[in-house]
Amino acid sequence: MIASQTATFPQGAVAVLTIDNPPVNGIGSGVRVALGKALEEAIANPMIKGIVLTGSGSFFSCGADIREFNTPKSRQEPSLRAIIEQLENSPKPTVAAIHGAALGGGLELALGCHYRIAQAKSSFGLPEVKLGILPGAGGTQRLPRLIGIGPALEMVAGGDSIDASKAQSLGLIERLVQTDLVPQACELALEASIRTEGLPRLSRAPIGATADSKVFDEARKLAGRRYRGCIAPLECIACVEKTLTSDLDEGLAFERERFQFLVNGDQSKAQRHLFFAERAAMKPPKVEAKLTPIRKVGVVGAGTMGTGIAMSIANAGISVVMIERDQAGLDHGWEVIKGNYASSVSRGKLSDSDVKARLALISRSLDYAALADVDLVIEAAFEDMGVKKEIFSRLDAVCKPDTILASNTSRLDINDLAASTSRPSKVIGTHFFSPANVMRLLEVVQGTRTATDVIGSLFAFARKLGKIPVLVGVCDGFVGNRMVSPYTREAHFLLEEGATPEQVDSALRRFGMAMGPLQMGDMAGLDISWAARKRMAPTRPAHIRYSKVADTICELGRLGQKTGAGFYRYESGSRTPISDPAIDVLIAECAREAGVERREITDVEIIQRTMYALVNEGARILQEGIAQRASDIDVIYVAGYGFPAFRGGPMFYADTVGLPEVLATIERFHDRHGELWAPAPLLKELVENGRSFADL
Ligand code: 3H9
Repeated sequence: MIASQTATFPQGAVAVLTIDNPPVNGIGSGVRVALGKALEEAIANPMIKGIVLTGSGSFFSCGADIREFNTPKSRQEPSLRAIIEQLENSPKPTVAAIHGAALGGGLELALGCHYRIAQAKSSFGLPEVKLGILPGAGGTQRLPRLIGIGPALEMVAGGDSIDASKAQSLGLIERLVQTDLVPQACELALEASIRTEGLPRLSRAPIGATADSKVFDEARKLAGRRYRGCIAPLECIACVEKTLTSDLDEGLAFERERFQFLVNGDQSKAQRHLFFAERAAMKPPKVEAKLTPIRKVGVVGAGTMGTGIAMSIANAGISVVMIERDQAGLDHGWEVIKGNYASSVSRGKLSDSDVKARLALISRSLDYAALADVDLVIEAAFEDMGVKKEIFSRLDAVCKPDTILASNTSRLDINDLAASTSRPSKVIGTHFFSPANVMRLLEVVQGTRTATDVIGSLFAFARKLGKIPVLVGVCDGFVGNRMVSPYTREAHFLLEEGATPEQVDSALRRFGMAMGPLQMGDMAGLDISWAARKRMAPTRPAHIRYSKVADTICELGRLGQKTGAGFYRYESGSRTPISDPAIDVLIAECAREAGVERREITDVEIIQRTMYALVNEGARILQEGIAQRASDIDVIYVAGYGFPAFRGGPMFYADTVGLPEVLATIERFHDRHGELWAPAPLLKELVENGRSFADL
């Protein structure tokens, strides 16, 4: 785990200690034991003049081994803090030689060294806050002593990495090198070994200019916006603030106590669950056949989804041809794309030359013949099976035999679509989320005849686009939208039973949702789900409760933000929802017609009715094999539906509440509200066997 070598130079010998724990040189208990021992030996060896710490493979070190948190291994001596103290107190100069990335505990190790030298392409960060914890091995105390309060606060509480040139300008690293990282680090160690002044130890460094308390207030405000509902950023800020009033030992004690508090809490467990859940979801299936390299893509439809998809493909440096039925549609799409890029330039996100290069990758045509040489086509046309089948048969005729045909449908049957082509094994669903150039989630929908190499090719393509692909099966709405149906259904029932739209939305926002379901409906446009409800109407049994609230609102032409009114009203040009007494009257009228008795609704009931509706449907989806894992559902909800990361996703949340408790409440709802609340068999099975979704 630690390779220890002696590098000999005319001026003396240097111990080069290499962390070798692939894939990211995580600092688990094994690394700590081996590193502690290697350091002890190097310090004791009279031949050694200095010590260089480096990493093998692609990274210096990406931090503590997250899998060991809350296990006995995390308590195994020596602690990471003890190793850092050993490095810092070493009488011989210690130099961190950094390549790839120094993240979290990896950067904290480097801060324990007397000097830091890095390769030009390396990056530096303390991403712990994104895992619901804080840098717990001295990072919150040493970094401000090295680079000052402001920049340290940004790195600790924001969690984003910085590149090597920024690190150098902040004084985080002494030297930047292009080549010969380790030899140059050895040279630095030898130079330092003959200097007469003492070694620079951050534990003794005075804290820089005293920060104005406004810096901390601003940081708290920013954290409130970026990490709404999360406690870790506030703890990070408190630790950095502590450097102003405490010496290092006191500060470290405070940091350690706050780290323990966070690492044992539900929020961090949820965020760590998501870290691994995302990686599990993104693993493609094992494929024997060769994958199709996707070098050129066709997008059919230049509406909101089509333009967003075309942009996300061009953003990844891949050529894309956009097809529309008429020139006006094509021109409109092109203007939308240019407008979106122009706004990125004005916000400083892209340069003019970036935009020029991206626009050059997007060509436009009214002729399907332009798709003759593409490797993949993504159809993003009107959500109607007839329209889509016609497009697919044209694509089937014009595209190469091995071109993958994908549909961006959010609900329709991929198998039905595949059957309308001569290549069902090459047909797949790619459900992007709006805005497609921003949202990272991609539901990859596997039809019964979709070939595994087609799925593998799509996963590789999705990763190039920077998306999080999650494999799902065919059913109405796949995973995400199928679960949204019972969630919004309950929101509408709650309105009839006595809640107001703002009461439902604000309870769910306080729970942590980015937006409540009614505001979300207004934003997405109420006509889409209205059309789906009309499509499903013939199959809806008459005795099942049905709320007419949303349909009645749509019948008034109130289709959401785009028409200036929906569940709320909107002032011209504004997206801020305003309560509308006309809607309260409409809801009361619907309730009266449906014979629903109105009563006081509590926030607890709003959360339970909406969340457990998600969980119950999620359990059915799992049992039917539409989702591969409970954690995939969590990833879909957090990445695509604004579910709070600090609750880990709906299935993780249910485990946190406890499945017996969730089931008991669902059974109570079943007794009171009828068969829509029949508990999912899988949920009952798990409770009977004392298991949780995490055990599946
Ligand atoms: C910390 O340091 C706490 C200290 O302050 C205090 C302690 C007292 N641990 O992402 P990838 C796995 S907290 C365990 O696909 P990439 C990952 O699960 C830590 N495992 O690669 C995956 O496994 P698998 C602070 C880890 O190249 C494999 O490595 N550090 C860890 O796309 C490859 O990962 C962080 O938060 C870990 N720390 O991205 C950094 N890191 O193959 C977290 C990765 O079984 N890591 N794995 O699925 C990352 O952000 C990305 O992994 C990284 C590489 C950018 C490094």
